[in-house]
Amino acid sequence: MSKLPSIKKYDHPAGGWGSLKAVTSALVEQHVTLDGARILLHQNKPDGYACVSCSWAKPADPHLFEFCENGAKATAWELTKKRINQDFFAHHTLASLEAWTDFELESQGRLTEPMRYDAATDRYVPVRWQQAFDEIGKMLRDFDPKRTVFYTSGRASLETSYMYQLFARLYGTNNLPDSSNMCHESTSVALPETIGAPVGTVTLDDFQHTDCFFFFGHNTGTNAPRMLHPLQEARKRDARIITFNPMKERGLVSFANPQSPKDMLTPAQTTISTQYLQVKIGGDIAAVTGVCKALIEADDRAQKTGMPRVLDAEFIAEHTHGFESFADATRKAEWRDIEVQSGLTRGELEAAANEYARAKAVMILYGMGITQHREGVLAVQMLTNLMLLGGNIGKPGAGICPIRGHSNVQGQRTVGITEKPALVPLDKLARMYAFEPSREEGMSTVDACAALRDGELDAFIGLGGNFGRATPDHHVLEPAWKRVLLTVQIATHLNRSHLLHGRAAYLLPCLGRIEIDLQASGPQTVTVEDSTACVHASKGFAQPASDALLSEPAIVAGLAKATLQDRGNVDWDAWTADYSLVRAAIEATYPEQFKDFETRMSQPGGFHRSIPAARREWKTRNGKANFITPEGMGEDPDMSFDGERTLRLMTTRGDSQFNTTVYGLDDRFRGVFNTRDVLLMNRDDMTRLSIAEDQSIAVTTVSKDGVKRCLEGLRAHAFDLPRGCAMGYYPECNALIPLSHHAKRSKVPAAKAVPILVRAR
Ligand SMILES: Nc1nc2c(c(=O)[nH]1)N[C@H]1C(S)=C(S)[C@@H](COP(=O)(O)OP(=O)(O)OC[C@H]3O[C@@H](n4cnc5c(=O)[nH]c(N)nc54)[C@H](O)[C@@H]3O)O[C@H]1N2
Ligand SMILES: Nc1nc2c(c(=O)[nH]1)N[C@H]1C(S)=C(S)[C@@H](COP(=O)(O)OP(=O)(O)OC[C@H]3O[C@@H](n4cnc5c(=O)[nH]c(N)nc54)[C@H](O)[C@@H]3O)O[C@H]1N2
Ligand SMILES: [Mo]
Repeated sequence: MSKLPSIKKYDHPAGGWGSLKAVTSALVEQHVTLDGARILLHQNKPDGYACVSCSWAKPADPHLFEFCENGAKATAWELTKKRINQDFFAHHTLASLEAWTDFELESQGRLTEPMRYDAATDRYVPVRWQQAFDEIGKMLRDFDPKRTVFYTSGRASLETSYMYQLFARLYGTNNLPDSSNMCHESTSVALPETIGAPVGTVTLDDFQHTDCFFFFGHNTGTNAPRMLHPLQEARKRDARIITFNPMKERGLVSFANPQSPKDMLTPAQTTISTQYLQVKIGGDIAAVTGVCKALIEADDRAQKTGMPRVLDAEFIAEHTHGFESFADATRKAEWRDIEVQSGLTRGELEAAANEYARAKAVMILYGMGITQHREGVLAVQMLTNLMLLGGNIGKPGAGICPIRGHSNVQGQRTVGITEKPALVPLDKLARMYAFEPSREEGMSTVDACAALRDGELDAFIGLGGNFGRATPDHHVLEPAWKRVLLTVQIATHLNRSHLLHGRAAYLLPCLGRIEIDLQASGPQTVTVEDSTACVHASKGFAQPASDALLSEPAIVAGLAKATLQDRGNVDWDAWTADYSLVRAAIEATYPEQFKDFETRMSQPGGFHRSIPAARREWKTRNGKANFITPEGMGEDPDMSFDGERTLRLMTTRGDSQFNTTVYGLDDRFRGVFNTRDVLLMNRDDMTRLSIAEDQSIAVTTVSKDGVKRCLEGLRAHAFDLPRGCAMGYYPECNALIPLSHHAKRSKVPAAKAVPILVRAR
């Protein structure tokens, strides 16, 4: 088979035979045996384990194969038979590993024993667990807690996360940035102001009652494929799906269910989107303004002529605040501006508004295409404005559904992983653990990067993730790690962040969620919360990758004990021996949310946390659901997008990756094969800029801070994208994103609207 890069049109549906083939080859590539493959049958089952890939909801009555192509790939990656042992590090200095690609680093397989950096040989060398804990603890005691960062990637369980935040707070800091700071933080800032809840309001059952879905900025076929099943079911009832996305993502165009014999034998496929609107990157605020304008003006006409109302006037009067000001601003918005900013026509937006008006229940779903913008918070609030116009919240089939990323990213927030002290019951923690917690706001991810850049970081602890690769501005930040005194990485696989180490550095390998976690009281179960605020139990089935691995709770407890010594009255050993004691502590801290935690976690389908907004109870300051009047419709001009030559770059995931973990070079649904070093562009832009197909190009960020950010070695390809828009892959393109280019208020790096110049090389 040719391994040459190629870009071709992919006309098949998402799912289908291509999906089954990809699952099989993922298992084979990772040398996963038939026994290993059988473990997939336990994926997302009530008595099984929660998939380590995305956070999409898990049904109470699952299919026999309740997994998708990408979930299976993530499982294969964790169950891989490949291992990194001390021989590997004996053969490779860290300087030599720097030349390896991300794919090459991670595909060495699972880490197997604790290691410590040896500066004399520039290698990781083995260290005993207790010695590592003692050395780290001693250093941390000498550091200023305000200069130490405790980062979390969104995979760690509720139990680990609760222990970890408590460790950081007992140590003396709220520096608890997490992957959510780069992801749905715009949601967490936007929704409490509008509906009084930081998370979505819908459950899986709602999908059966929705007449119309508004779908923004999410690549579902790749990033939450199991969600295509309820969408396919909805389409069979002729529910409408209106998609706003600059790119025609295959999964949102059509889908063949790889688990349905009928779909597999006949070329049957379901059309997913009934209207596909290729909005300009950053054009959603304008597009939603257009839809709202069409609805409000239709309602004005209806009132004048005595026809039935278009808006839900009763809901607006009883439940909301700020309608008049929002409606006035929307009436005043000019169609000409809306069309220019959104790249969509008035006719298209009015057609979408028509579907909205006809539907009894509308659900709004969205992903990173909305949150990772300078105006990400406002964009989320525009979606709630649209929802409130029709009373589309708090009734079956209606509501808002932020599609979360990591499998427990939402849950970690629930149990206290946050840099914002106001979101944590600190008084209660103070009483329970007999200490005085810091009330000072901690560092978010962007703050932690700034501290790193400015030499203000003593220590960095990473509970999973790949901080150095997932964050922006690689060229600026990478050299700064040398000044950090201590880095500790708790991980399953080797990645770039383990090479970007501090003066002292430890690599602590842990069990994955799919593995049997045997502690003094027996095999342990953990819990995770999905995108619909549903909490599930998860039990490991596979033999651990190595006998020397510790579980994440055991590692956190080991570090906490060695660091805190007598501080706080926590019996860390007892918690490690029996995780139900940690759950009891979570229940005692959050009694309303986690009542009867131990019994409810194991019921089929888990249990839903209570979300007041879903019952039309508004926990906002004024007790109402709030319309927010936008000041403008465009992307914030913090960086110049003007000038004919500037393009707007979105950096997205391809089909063969989980965030920074790259499984392969194909992005099948977009027809990109054997390469990730591409920039996909609009054909007219290429002509205008004199760039030929497959031309080698240099991409430079337009910024005013005097720093040169340039990527060479990408090749340009024409793609079906709106004019002025381009796409490149994350994390390769992160070097182009200035750290300062982040969402106002939520500080989510604006990875979807980077102003760039492209020139032929
Ligand atoms: N297999 C797999 N699953 C995953 C992940 C993975 O890497 N691999 N990652 C997980 C994580 S942490 C997350 S956060 C989610 C991410 O899932 P997504 O939210 O799908 O994230 P991206 O891959 O960044 O894709 C962004 C989508 O938004 C569109 N878009 C970009 N800019 C705009 C815009 O301005 N407006 C609109 N309307 N659309 C826009 C892009 O074309 C693309 O379809 O997936 C999770 N699930
Ligand atoms: N340009 C650009 N940048 C982005 C984004 C984007 O769309 N564009 N998306 C952002 C988003 S949404 C997110 S969520 C972040 C993701 O940022 P992170 O969450 O920091 O990154 P991941 O790639 O998910 O982390 C992968 C690593 O986690 C470790 N790991 C895997 N499983 C486990 C486990 O069970 N336990 C432990 N301890 N470690 C484990 C492995 O060593 C692996 O190398 O990236 C952000 N960065
Ligand atoms: Mo994410």
